Amino acid sequence: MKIQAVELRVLKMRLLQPFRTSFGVQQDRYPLLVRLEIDGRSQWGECVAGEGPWYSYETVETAWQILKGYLVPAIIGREVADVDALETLFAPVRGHHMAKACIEMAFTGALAEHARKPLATFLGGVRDRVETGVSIGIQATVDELLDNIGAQLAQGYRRIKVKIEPGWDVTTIAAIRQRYPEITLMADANCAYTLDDAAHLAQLDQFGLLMLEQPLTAGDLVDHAALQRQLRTPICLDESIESAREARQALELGSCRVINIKPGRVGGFAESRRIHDLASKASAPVWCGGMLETGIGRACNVALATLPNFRLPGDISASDRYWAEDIVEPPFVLQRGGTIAVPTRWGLGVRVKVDLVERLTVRRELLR
Ligand code: OSB
Ligand code: MG
Repeated sequence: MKIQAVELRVLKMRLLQPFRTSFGVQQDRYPLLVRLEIDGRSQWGECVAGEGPWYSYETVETAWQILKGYLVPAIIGREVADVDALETLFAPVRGHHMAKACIEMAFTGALAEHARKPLATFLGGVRDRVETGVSIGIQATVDELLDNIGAQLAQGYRRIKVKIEPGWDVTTIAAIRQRYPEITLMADANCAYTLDDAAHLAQLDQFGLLMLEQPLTAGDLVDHAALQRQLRTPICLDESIESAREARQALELGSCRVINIKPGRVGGFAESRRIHDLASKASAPVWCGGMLETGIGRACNVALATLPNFRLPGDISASDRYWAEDIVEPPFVLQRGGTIAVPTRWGLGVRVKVDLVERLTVRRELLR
């Protein structure tokens, strides 16, 4: 597989609803897309880095710089046999998993296409549809949140995740439970608490949450283990798990009982698979998180979520949850039972709408 050229671009896309988390509020998304030219064909990938360094130290700007300055020069014009070889070429660059992952995933798409298999099948997937949930941002009022949840349930979503932060947690969850006693419900704190809040967070135990995602700061596996000992609600880690090493340590320490895998956060499909496998051995379920992706990143997430230990619904909502018009054809739609169908075409499995991508592009560079 010879990588002949790499094109980087940043798009500007408006989210249908502003998304507020404990990090702040977001209205526009600036997806960074990568297009590899391999054997005369285009392979698209999406970098999930955020606009600012809140969720991770990586941003659209740093990812662009690391891609252009280091990762693309390591692979351009080279014969790269497989993902192992690609990981070896990227290994000298410390961190910057989101920048690495977009290439790794596009490259894996090319391998799947070459093998004449859908990405999901190529990765070893075992499902033709994946269960999805929805992640709902912090709202201005509890009534708005309750209405929003009602609307998502009416759409067919069967697992509701709400963002929490200090001041928008126990009483908010209590109000949700009162209105919707039976729904599958979970909360994501995006690192907003400290271990001093353990007794406060333990009040969440009465609401039967599926899990509590990332209550404490990203690097702290030790305090998460201490918190988990004080909670009945399973802790799920997101920001804390940047690779299989943290996943192994978190499971050994008892820092979590569930892992949210985002392939962008951990450097791609291969590392996701390693986390998936070791969680499976430890009898810990995993699920696929989301980063407000376009259809390109979403296709990757859907494919990954077909692996056997993805046993809980992912944050892989339908295209119309995010965008007026997605950049892939066909868009991802919610099907009966709150599922999304896995594409069956070879490779990524969806067609990129190049004209639309062109119109949305605010920055572009072709590297040869
Ligand atoms: O913490 O899971 C998160 C979005 C951006 C950054 C971090 C997170 C999220 C979400 C949205 O929760 C998931 C999605 O619908 O893509
Ligand atoms: Mg999260």
